Amino acid sequence: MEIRLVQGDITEQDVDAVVNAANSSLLGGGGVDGAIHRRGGPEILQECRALRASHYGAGLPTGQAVATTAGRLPARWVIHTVGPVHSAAEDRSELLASCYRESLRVADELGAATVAFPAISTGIYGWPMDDGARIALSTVRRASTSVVEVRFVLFDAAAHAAFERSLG
Ligand code: AR6
Repeated sequence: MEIRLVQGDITEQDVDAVVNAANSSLLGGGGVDGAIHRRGGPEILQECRALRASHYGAGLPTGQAVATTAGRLPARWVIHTVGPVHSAAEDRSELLASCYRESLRVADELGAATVAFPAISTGIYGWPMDDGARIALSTVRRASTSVVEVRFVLFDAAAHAAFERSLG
């Protein structure tokens, strides 16, 4: 598997699947989630509502992932995953790692060969960027998956630099 780091906007990526840093409601929010729904259009929200009704009445649990159409995005699918809120009192790293692993598992189910990830939990959910980058890269490197390209799409230069440092 090839790992690529790019600085940019995840909604512009020409990949099979883009991963959304969602919340368990699946009904949208700010950050990446807001950008994906804005740019992708109402079809994504419609499918998220249907998934809530059919499978996730109590919400999508933290660390899990589920796919919908990508609406008007260049991608074919959006894989929604729920990152953990960072906590100083409790180590939630395993939940963050699970987001990456589960998203790749869903990508394999879909037959997606190229997948774009944001730096999950490092915005509104408060995860320190260096640690978020370390967990993201080590988890993806160790994953057993048919995905051939994982592209980390980092919003700003600082995030890109943190991933570069972690990639080594
Ligand atoms: N493309 C790539 N990266 C982005 C983009 C973008 N368009 N926009 C922001 N980022 P966040 P979280 C970066 O807050 O921390 C939502 O309200 C951002 O700089 O999107 O997992 C959800 O509904 C940061 O580094 O996700 C949840 O309630 C990273 O993406 C909650 O936020 C993740 O930031 C999830 O919080």
